[in-house]
Amino acid sequence: MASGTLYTYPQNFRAYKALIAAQYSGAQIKVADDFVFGETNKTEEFLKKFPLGKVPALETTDGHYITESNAIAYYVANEQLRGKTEIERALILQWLGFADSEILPASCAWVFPLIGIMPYNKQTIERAKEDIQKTLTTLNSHLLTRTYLVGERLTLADICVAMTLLHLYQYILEPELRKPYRNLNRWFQTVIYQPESISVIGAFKLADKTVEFDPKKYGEVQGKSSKKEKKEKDSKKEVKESKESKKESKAEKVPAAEDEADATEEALAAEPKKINPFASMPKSSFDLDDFKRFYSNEDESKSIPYFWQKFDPENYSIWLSHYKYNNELTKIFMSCNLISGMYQRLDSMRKGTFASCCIFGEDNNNTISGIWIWRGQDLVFTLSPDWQVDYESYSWTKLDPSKDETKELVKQYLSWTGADNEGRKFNQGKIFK
Ligand SMILES: N[C@@H](CCC(=O)N[C@@H](CS)C(=O)NCC(=O)O)C(=O)O
Repeated sequence: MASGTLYTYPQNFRAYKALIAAQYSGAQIKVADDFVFGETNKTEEFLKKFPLGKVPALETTDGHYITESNAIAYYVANEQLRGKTEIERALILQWLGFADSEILPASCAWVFPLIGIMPYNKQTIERAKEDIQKTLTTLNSHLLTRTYLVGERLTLADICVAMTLLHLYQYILEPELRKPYRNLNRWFQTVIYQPESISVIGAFKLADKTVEFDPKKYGEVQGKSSKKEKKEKDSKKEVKESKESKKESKAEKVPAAEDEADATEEALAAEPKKINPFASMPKSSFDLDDFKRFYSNEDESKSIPYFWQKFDPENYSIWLSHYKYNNELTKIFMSCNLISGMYQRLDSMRKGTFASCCIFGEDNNNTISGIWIWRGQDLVFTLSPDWQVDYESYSWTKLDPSKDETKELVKQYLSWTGADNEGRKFNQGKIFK
């Protein structure tokens, strides 16, 4: 199994490719903790191993040196990520090239001036916007009928393309700008909210608002840069080898990429602490966890009456959801992935929610609908920005718990039986609990 030391500065999207791939493959990759960007990579010792002095760079345990983030990600990946057939491997390479040639230059040209690390040039930015629009449209169309870029499981293509889109989603693509790319947004969030990604990049937050160019910020960054370079030179003379000086220069050095990392860190630090909206709701006599346990362990002939016996209509509500784009659904497994992806993205909602979503029909003729039970009386998704990826793709109807139709629907969806409105038979269901 691959193992080695990765040299990088923090929050480097290029290094993320390899670090996420390693999470999937189990490769033992250690990030060099004494690496100082702009310093370590300029030393003779580093340049002997990696002549261009660029990062990420990997020193393998058995003494090989690898540069280029895609090559490093490939080295630490497993067979699934690299592609299992000739055609898969070729298509993965195609997407890696697409990310580097079609997305990255335009993304940098748009993002970097806005976050103050490149001068602003209106013409360049307008051109970049057009290019990005084309590439995002291409990706969006490709993902209309696919869950992943290549094949039916996640590969290096997904990891590398998603990481190359990271800054766009972080700084530029506010809700209105990302609206035309529904399939792409869904795929992006599926990739970055996998546990393997979260353990590397943390809880990623999509842009609420496009960052605006601030001439002062650009001036400051440049000023800070030269001031700090001077300070660094001076301080190098004064405090050569102490551990403290190392820490200081790590914080002080401001090459472009590190500013970028700083900006991200500041943005994250400024983010308000997340509060689960259910936490402030009044207490209820209905113990949802108890019901979930009962439902998991008992037959529906027992758990459905149990539900109605315990349900508290004052503090909980019942909703029927219908997927709005059933005509776009193709393979059953893809509809299934759509539901699983949504459940994954709604993870923090589980505490106060139970749902059963069902697929009716067969390949190329199927629909998704579900019954949801959550705390409170209102549409729950608007209560947290974390819950808003998928809900607009569904229609939501609040059901009256006292009505017989509601009882019938709850029975149908909890017992995974019946058919949809057009008579397509139940195919499979997924429980959110
Ligand atoms: N194509 C390379 C690009 C690597 C790269 O440009 N790294 C930048 C930081 S993100 C770097 O190390 N620059 C240092 C330098 O140019 O001296 C890859 O994907 O790994």
